[in-house]
Amino acid sequence: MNHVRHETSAPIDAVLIGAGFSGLYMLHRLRGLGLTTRVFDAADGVGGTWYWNRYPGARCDSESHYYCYSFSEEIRKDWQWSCRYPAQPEILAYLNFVADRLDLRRDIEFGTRVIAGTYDEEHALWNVETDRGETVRARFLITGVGCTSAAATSTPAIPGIENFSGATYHTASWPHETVDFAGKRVGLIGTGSSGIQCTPRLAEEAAHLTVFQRTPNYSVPARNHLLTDAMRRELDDDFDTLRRKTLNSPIGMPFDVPQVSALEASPEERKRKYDALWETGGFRFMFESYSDLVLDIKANETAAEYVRTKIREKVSDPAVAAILCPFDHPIGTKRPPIDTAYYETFNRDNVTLVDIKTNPIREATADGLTLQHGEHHKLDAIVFATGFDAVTGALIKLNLRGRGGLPLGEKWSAGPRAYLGLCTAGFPNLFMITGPGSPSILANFPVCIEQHVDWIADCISRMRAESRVEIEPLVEAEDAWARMIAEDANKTLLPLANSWYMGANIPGKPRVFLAYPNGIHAYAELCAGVAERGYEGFELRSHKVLEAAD
Ligand code: N01
Repeated sequence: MNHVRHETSAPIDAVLIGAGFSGLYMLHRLRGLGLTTRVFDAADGVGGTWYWNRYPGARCDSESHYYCYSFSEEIRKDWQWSCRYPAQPEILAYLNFVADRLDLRRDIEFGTRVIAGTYDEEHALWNVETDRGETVRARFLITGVGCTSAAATSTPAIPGIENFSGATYHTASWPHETVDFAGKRVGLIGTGSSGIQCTPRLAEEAAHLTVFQRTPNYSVPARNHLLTDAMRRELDDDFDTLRRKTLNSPIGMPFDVPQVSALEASPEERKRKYDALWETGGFRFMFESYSDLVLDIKANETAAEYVRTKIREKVSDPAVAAILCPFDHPIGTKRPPIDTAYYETFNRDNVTLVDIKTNPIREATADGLTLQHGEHHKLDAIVFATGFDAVTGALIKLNLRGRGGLPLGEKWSAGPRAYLGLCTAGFPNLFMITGPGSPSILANFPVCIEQHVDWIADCISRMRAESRVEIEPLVEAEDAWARMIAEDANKTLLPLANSWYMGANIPGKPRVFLAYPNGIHAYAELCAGVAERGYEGFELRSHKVLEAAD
């Protein structure tokens, strides 16, 4: 890498980090406002999370007709999705298509990682450092770094893992070259969405697959299918209705929001509804069935037990089925995985399930993994699907320093504080798309991203119209936001799971609920109200500073 150190003399308007769903749309909006913007992304192409997560079986778990941008009629009409749940290469192709269509690449510097950012209080500018040795000065710093982008660790802390002589892979940073598992004994650690998606594919490719499961998960069949022209026409004709439903939905998906408690229905009615939604497939099982699945533990248990029954029906060995049945958290309190033939894969002769909850991994040796009780599994390769330091990890890794040189990681040492999930006190002019305390991780990302980006762009536009140079949330406003999140999350079952939603998957990470829990529809209204009331909860300043981009 070229490490020539040079300074950009004139400040620009904005530095934007990340060229995924967030960064691409943000760049488009900033250009529309006439802002000079430089975008940095460590990857060699656009895509963000979809650039890196290219493991076998990587596929979207939201349906294609709403897991996409809605801001451009032209883009929507000129792109055709092949199927209900597109695979990673198709989503990456879509984001490349958008980048080309909007001519975005000329402002994006690929292969360039932001390694630090320091706020210069005197001039109201961010000094942003890249790993190419450059420091860029900008009025606004906007992050589009994604919520599930920083891997928890490249390999979990397994004693002796450095002695393993086979290949190791992490689902979150999969090689770009084809990985050939033919004839290999492959071990998979991790049974969240990523592990559940790649299990059937690894089983098809490898000589033998051993799945090391710590916590069983509830998975619902995706029931992916190709889209016919007639289906596409129907979705297109219904676009306005679907969009309205999407914007009225807590999770930003065009679903019929259920109004009835699971406990009001008779067992027969419940079974009929669960059967129908199980056949429909995907998130609808959780989100179109009953109103109180994540509010009432008894209601939740009706759905949880339904899924366990399905697992027992699908998996022929009752001992294996018993290990696969989730027991330690209510359904929906971890992000619900959806699958294609996940449970059925455990009926294959070349697949072994190992319960590492009762018999944990003791150590890695040159040729495999040894469990606490002495059992040894010979492996040629290990795939880690062990998740992310979600939401805050990628932000803290940026090494941002706010007023008085305070590092963001230090400010958030007891948990993140971000007003509206977008801005944090002490770090003026920093906007975090899908930041902690926004509803993004509980909802459909593109819908949240468009709402965040529009709000940020409108805010910057208003600041410029009013000759404001600094915006910063008040400490009281972000404290009240954090209190509201904690209180409202505690009214749900969500904090009961040791999930990445709670930061509970990372040793030492503060256990704090990381999302606004009342839905993107309610959140969008709150954000609009804040702007209408003159950016209530923020302080906007006009003072003598260098004019950006002059
Ligand atoms: O990660 P996870 P993920 N030893 O944290 C286990 C999004 N996503 O990459 O539960 C042994 O959910 C851990 O076990 P436990 C989606 O939002 C979207 O699967 O901690 N096991 C768990 O089983 C998703 O929720 C798509 O006991 C260890 C697993 O690893 C999010 O990304 C596709 C371990 C981690 O599960 C994260 O999903 C894929 C250890 N040391 C992902 N450490 C779409 O379709 C961890 N585990 C859009």
